[in-house]
Amino acid sequence: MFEEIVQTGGQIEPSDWMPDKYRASLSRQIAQHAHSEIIGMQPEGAWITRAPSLRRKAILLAKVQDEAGHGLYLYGAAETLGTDRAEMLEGLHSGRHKYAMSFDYGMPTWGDVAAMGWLGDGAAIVNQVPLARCSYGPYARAMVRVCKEESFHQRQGFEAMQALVAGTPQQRQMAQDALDRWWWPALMLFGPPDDASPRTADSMRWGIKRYTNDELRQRFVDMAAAQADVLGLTIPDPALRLREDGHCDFTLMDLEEFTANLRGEGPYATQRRDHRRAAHQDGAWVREAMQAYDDRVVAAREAS
Ligand code: FAQ
Repeated sequence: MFEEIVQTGGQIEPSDWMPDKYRASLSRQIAQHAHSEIIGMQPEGAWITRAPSLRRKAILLAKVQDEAGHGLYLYGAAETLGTDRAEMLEGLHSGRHKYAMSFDYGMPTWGDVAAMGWLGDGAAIVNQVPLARCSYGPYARAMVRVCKEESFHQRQGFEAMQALVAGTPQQRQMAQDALDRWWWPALMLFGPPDDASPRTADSMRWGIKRYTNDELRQRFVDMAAAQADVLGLTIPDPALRLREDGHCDFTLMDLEEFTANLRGEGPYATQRRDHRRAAHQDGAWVREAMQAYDDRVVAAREAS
């Protein structure tokens, strides 16, 4: 029955029987996805106090808050598979769990915030829209809302890039430099190439992934290349060109760098996990206070 549901494009719900491997692979992917959302808040959050105008600050605040919300929907979806949230957070804090390596790069200028919105969120949408049709109901439903919000994020990033390219020569250069820095991390968001992706075959068979890593990366490059033309910016890949069939030839990210990042050796990897662990410790009193309140409410209810 499981195979039939999955192969006919139906959805599995938490109470349905599912193979252990399906449950384990989904828990892994959803937890990593949730971690990526909350770690992604760090490089952008650092710019909230330095946004160039009140309007940009309000937009960035809303975006970073949305990413926290995405983390919450996703941790909630993973919990329906029987994974404990504290255990997932321990996986993140200890380094046992991965998160998207693109957030292990720095954001030295405001241009990086714009480029991250345009390219990082743009890549996230291309990757996540098919996940809204994935075979696990709670994950698919979480993705519907996430994608709506990511779409706003991508547009605000593109609009911030447009403002920079229409500005002074220095601002235009800032936009180009940020594109140069973020192009390769954006390609990394799609994962390893298909011939080096151990998880893809099972995930496709089970309807978790609807497209392979390379198919989605191609889709993203085709879209981003056209948008870079509108901005009048140059993608830092001399091999990038539009073919007659409407798709682009392009160079893959450096696989040695990708593999080093997978091992947790990205430029800001240590800082990101340290910061996350410290935030969790600093927030302990909030969790304790909420628990104490909860215990009192339950006790009062029982007494009455
Ligand atoms: N970084 O066999 P595959 C966002 C790992 S959210 C780190 O291809 P799979 C929002 C992979 O986990 C961005 N690790 O695996 C935002 C696996 O490790 P494992 C996150 C990576 O699962 C925007 C191993 O390599 N999005 O951006 C990466 O079939 C702006 C083998 O790889 C999602 O998580 C990587 N880039 O395909 C927030 C989407 N790539 O567990 C703030 C959902 C691969 O075997 C600001 N996830 N690995 O030890 C997916 O679609 C898939 O999990 C892939 C990887 C495509 C990421």
